[in-house]
Amino acid sequence: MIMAACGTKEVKENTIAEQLVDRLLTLRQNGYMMGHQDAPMYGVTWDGTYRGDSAELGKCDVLATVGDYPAVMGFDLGGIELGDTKNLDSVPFTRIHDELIAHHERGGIVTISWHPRNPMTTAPLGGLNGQKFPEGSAWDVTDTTVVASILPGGSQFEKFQSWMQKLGDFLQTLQTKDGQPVPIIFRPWHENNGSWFWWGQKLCTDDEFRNLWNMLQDYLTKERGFSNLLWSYSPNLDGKWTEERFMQRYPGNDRVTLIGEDAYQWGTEEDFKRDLTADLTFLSGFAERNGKLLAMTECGLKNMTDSTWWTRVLKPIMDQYPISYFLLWRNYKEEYFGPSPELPCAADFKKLYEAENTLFLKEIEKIK
Ligand code: BMA
Repeated sequence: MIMAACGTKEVKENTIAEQLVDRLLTLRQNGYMMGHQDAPMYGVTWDGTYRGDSAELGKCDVLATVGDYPAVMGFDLGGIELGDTKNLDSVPFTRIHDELIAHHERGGIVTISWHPRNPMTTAPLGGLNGQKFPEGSAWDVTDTTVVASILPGGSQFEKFQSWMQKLGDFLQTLQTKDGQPVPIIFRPWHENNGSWFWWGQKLCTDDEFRNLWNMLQDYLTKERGFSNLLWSYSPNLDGKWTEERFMQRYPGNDRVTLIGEDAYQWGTEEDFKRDLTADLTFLSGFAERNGKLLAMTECGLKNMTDSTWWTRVLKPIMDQYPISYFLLWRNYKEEYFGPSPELPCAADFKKLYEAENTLFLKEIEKIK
């Protein structure tokens, strides 16, 4: 926050992240936004990750299905820490840079996640160096000392400092033509109540996790001075939150602006509905008591094996809670979570689009 003196009056100028909070609060009064990971990069039947293939530029499965872009687009920076030219899903960072700014400039909202490789086990070039997934990746959970190793005094401390620097360098480039930093919902260390990432529940202590969060946040906000990042804390679908358990790893009200929920239906519909309802009841109460925004920061049913899932299962639950947005995970030919015109779920997605309380790009552009 910048306090500028103007005559005798103090004029408060909000940071870019605070302006985004205001916009999200205004949008919330009109419904919740639809989001999609990697929306302009590739889809169920096409791959636009190769720069220069102009036929694929501007494509997007949501756009092809309903004639409108998602309001929110998600991008992942896994791989930036090693100076890779492409991210973990083969998307060139130059494309992420361009598409993220383009979505902001067309009036959309952007969010970034980060699946950094495992600093203890990664080999330079990873897969190209013979490493077989999950070895060396964010999903390499063979060692429970990784988080400890990157904290001050740890064996990987210097290495991880350089990883944060590379992340910061890329974030620094996310500016509009006139040099304005793009507002970004930044969502590191997600799904930390599960144990499938090296920063997960069984892979570090509560204190180590909080120190990890603080180290990255302090580096980006204090050392690098980023005031365009809106920090999202996004645990995974849990079903059994208690305030006490949630607080064990919660970074703190001064460090979090948005409470997220990553929720996929991997098992039965009944289990999913029960757990999601329990979680959103707890998280929305927590968000309200603590003045936080709420969102479904990742969600979906893999390969849409139930073509009416969005309006029959997901929407009725989302309708009951003050979420800002829901973000369906990526549409990749082998695993997709969003619509595509030729899929049976396209009809259901159109219903979702037509619902009054779901917001896509054209609608949010109009709401000031
Ligand atoms: C996971 C899967 C992976 C992907 C990763 C990062 O949920 O979709 O295939 O590499 O997210 O996008």
